[in-house]
Amino acid sequence: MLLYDDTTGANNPRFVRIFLAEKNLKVPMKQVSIMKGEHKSEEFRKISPSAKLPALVLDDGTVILESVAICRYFENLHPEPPLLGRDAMDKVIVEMWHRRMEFEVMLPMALAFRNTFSPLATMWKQYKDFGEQQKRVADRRLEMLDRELEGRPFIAGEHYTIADIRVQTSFDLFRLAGFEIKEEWINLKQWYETVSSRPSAKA
Ligand SMILES: N[C@@H](CCC(=O)N[C@@H](CS)C(=O)NCC(=O)O)C(=O)O
Repeated sequence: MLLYDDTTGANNPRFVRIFLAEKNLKVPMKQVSIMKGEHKSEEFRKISPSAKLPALVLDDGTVILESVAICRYFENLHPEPPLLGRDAMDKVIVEMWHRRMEFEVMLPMALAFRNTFSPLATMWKQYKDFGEQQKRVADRRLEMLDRELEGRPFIAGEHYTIADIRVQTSFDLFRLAGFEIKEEWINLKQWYETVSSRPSAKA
């Protein structure tokens, strides 16, 4: 198998790397640099038609795109430690939280980053007003997350899951757009310190 990865900053490839590190799995990887535009090559588009990373190619040629599908593949083969939920009900709860974090937190943060982080202006046209508005949306959502984290260590409950990885990777990258965890967001601050101190955070 081969995992197509990018270590130049992209958050979805890092999402999978953290997931693999949590499971202590080593997978052969090939670097495709988004910063250098390598993901847009004809060769890579044969694997990932929309030129997105990560991508996993299995030995029988099966291509798995989408970070969560890739994680689910590894979770099915290596269930411990479970990062997608422990039993039928917990799996539902983890999925709910992951989807919420993807749409409610990652998306506005990513849009703010794409549209306001000036080094990216060479890669695509930026709409600064829209970016600033998305920054405010993300900030409101982070404030809400701080309240929702009251009384529990991780986003989906008692255990570290992909819902945590989603917010952790988003925050680590998109903070370049000026996001910060405010002093008064005590629960979010505590959560961020906890997830950042896990060995997998280095992935
Ligand atoms: N929903 C996909 C998103 C994949 C994605 O957007 N990857 C970004 C890197 S984080 C990418 O390849 N961007 C290149 C581009 O848009 O040109 C997933 O979860 O894997």
